[in-house]
Amino acid sequence: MTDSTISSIRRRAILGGVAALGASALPGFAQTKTVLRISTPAVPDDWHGKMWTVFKESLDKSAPGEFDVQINLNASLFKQGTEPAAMARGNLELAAISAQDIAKILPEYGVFTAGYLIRDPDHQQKVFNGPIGAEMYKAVAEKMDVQILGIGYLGSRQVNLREVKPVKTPADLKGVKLRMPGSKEWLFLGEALGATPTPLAFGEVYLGLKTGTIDGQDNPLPSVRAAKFYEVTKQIVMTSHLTDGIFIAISTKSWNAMNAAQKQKVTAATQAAVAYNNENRIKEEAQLVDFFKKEGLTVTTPDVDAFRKTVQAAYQNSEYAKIWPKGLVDRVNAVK
Ligand code: KDO
Repeated sequence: MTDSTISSIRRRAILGGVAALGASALPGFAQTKTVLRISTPAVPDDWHGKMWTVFKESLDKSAPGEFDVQINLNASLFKQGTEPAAMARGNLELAAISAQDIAKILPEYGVFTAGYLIRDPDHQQKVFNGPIGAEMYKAVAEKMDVQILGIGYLGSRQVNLREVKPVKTPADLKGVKLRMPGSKEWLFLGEALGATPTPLAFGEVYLGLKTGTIDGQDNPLPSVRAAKFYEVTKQIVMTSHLTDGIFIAISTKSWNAMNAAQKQKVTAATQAAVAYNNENRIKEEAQLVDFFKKEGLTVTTPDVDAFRKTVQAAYQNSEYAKIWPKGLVDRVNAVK
């Protein structure tokens, strides 16, 4: 090595040191950003996947340079259903969790996994943004170490089959291997519908339908479109058996580390994301029957009353209902 190379290496080292010093002295530099990692099984083209970009853009605007929002779709960071545990361990900051995730830790709130309870998106917003939601969110914060910032509408779940089949009542689903997400609360819903529930993660459903390891699946129409399940199925039975929602949750550790202004901005960003999701999803849900028909699917309406009666009776007579908070079903029904 010549003298001039050595001195150029020294010069670079000194310059590097100066840069490092400058970096830590600068306010708002990347190092000081609050990292918000998000994990969701949502596919990129679904509204509750795209809503996270709205969340990020809102924060980039209201708090420039303060947050580093990292969006991980397709369950690429954490497997579906493992997000609450990851948040409690401090490995994840944000997720959209389901009522079934909550019921695992707070079985009394399993009431919200029951079919035919929440009537529609408006009822859902009123129930969860009112006193019932406040009580539940408090219990969630105490037991799960996450704060719920809002609820997004996922849609009305419908039965989606590989082969066309006359389905009027739950009896017609006998023996149908219906894919459900992998937890006992979901499997119970599949059973209550009269089917043979088969647990599978969302990301494996397309292949399961294509290869025939399952006979069908249930999801809201916008997700059937976004995840392209219509390419590998022939029928949609409009059972509307669950008005589904996703709870936007942030780890308590991350929440408590924020100042009041940051909390307010994160809450506003959540509201913007939820409004974007709900508006688009409700609009699209109303148009999708036509789209699926054009794609060649058979869309049928069963005897929804028969489904409602059978499913509600299955829940009422189950062990689950025994621990639901007293009077809660009546209070939910009374929300207008
Ligand atoms: C699904 O696995 O069927 C489900 O619809 C369950 C929801 O709780 C939610 O996890 C959703 O998948 C994902 O966000 C993918 O859309």
